[in-house]
Amino acid sequence: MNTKRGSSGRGRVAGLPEWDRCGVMGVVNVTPDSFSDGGRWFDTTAAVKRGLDLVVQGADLVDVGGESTRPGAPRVDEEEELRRVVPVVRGLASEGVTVSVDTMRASVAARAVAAGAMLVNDVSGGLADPGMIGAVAAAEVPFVVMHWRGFSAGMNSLAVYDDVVAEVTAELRDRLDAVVAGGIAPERLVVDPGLGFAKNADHDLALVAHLPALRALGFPLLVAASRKRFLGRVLAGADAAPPPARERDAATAAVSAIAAHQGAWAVRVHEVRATADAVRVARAVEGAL
Ligand code: PMM
Repeated sequence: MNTKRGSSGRGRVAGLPEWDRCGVMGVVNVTPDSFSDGGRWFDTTAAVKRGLDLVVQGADLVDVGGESTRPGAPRVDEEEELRRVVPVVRGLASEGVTVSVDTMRASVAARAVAAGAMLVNDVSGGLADPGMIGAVAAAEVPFVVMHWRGFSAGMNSLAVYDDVVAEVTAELRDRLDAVVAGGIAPERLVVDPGLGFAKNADHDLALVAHLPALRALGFPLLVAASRKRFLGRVLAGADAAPPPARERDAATAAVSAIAAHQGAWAVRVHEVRATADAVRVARAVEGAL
């Protein structure tokens, strides 16, 4: 399968703005318990303000989520997820922000799109809710297909691979086929390796090292390394304790530069400013080739 390539060679996603470089997706987690920023933007007004601040810092789009997917996290119930997410999506969309909704539930995706979301980011790639693919197809919005093997509560035990790059690529190819067969137009798809989801630090590093293999699937690529455990391990070295999530933003920006340089369509980050600089540097370097 192949989608039309944008002028930058990163692919373009029908229905979303096009940038002349790797895009920056800022994260607003409206949750009490996300591993990296849980509790900070739990109130609607604070969450909308955070999203607007991220745009000022250089975010091209803002991803709003109401369910923590940190390893071991329990699921949030549907009513609570709707209560968290929909007003924030509405508030940001009404200010002209390009909003994506991070959800595994079809009902939340549909309500968020009605409130103005332009992209559905489902970390399960449509596997968690059998209604998701039909809902996104009917809404005619773009869809992120992330590599996923199971819910957060048990995902660490699923981090078993002989060849992580080959297996993640093959599993994503199957999901992309299923999503297209379910009615979502190929030109609306984005693919994501799902760093940290049923993957250990070595798996994550191998995937970052081999992003061109994922690009070869023929879809725009989203990379979400921000503050994740593998960066904690890299920064800690062999024996030391990893630094807390909020001290991993410089390392996140380094991955953003690598991903941008390898042709990622966008990177998803909690702190936007350094990554906005990183993708601009990558763009300038490409321009000098
Ligand atoms: N990771 C998290 C949440 N949403 N969405 C996509 N597409 N890819 C990811 O890797 C991803 C995601 C978990 O991180 P967070 O809890 O810090 O937001």
